[in-house]
Amino acid sequence: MEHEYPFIPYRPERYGEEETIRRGEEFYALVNRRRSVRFFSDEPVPYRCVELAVRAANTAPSGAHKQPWTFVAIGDAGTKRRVREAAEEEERRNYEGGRLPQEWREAIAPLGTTSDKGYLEVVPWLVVCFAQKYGVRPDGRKVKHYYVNESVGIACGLFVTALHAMGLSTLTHTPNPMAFLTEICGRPASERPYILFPVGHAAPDAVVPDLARKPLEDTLVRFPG
Ligand code: IYR
Repeated sequence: MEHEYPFIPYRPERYGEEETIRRGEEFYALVNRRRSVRFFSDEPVPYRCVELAVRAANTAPSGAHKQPWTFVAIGDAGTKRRVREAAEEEERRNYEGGRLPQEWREAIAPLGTTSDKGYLEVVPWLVVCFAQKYGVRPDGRKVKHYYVNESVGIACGLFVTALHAMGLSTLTHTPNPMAFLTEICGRPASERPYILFPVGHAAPDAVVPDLARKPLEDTLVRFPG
């Protein structure tokens, strides 16, 4: 039996109605300016920024509070190069080798992505999020983890948002397949690579596709009408 947590008071900030809405609008305006970036500057970013983004990720709710994620921050040129080479090798099989199914190929065509992942070597940091399929106690016994995908997805959302709030950019890159990251990062069999995040400043001449977000009506249903 796990020990039980003591319960302590929790009194989150409360605001008047107007201020509540104003704060919602302000936060929305902030996150609405975030874009996924594929053109980065090689300008250094303090490790402290990576730490803060992971601290933010660590606040995510998770199944049974197991926090089933590990973030690995890669800052050395040699490892970044290995990651780039392995990712590009897989992506060449996808793009040029015809491994991507036709429908998938058509879905990403408007984004103009290619097997060139040069940004993986340009950025100051590559941060790889691993999902822990199960935990491992110091004595080697396994600990069951719950809702791993949901938990890690929320943690990654917070990670991305924290970087944006700091004026930094990233991309949710999932080279497919990405088992090579387990080996390069020396992670155990209990973990699987979840998302590879290049982290840095957007290049001064970065461009992004001029895409629109779905209108609210397509994503929010008030029930009953
Ligand atoms: N992983 C590939 C292909 C790709 C897949 C999706 I889904 C995208 O939104 C964009 C690209 C790549 O990184 O190029």
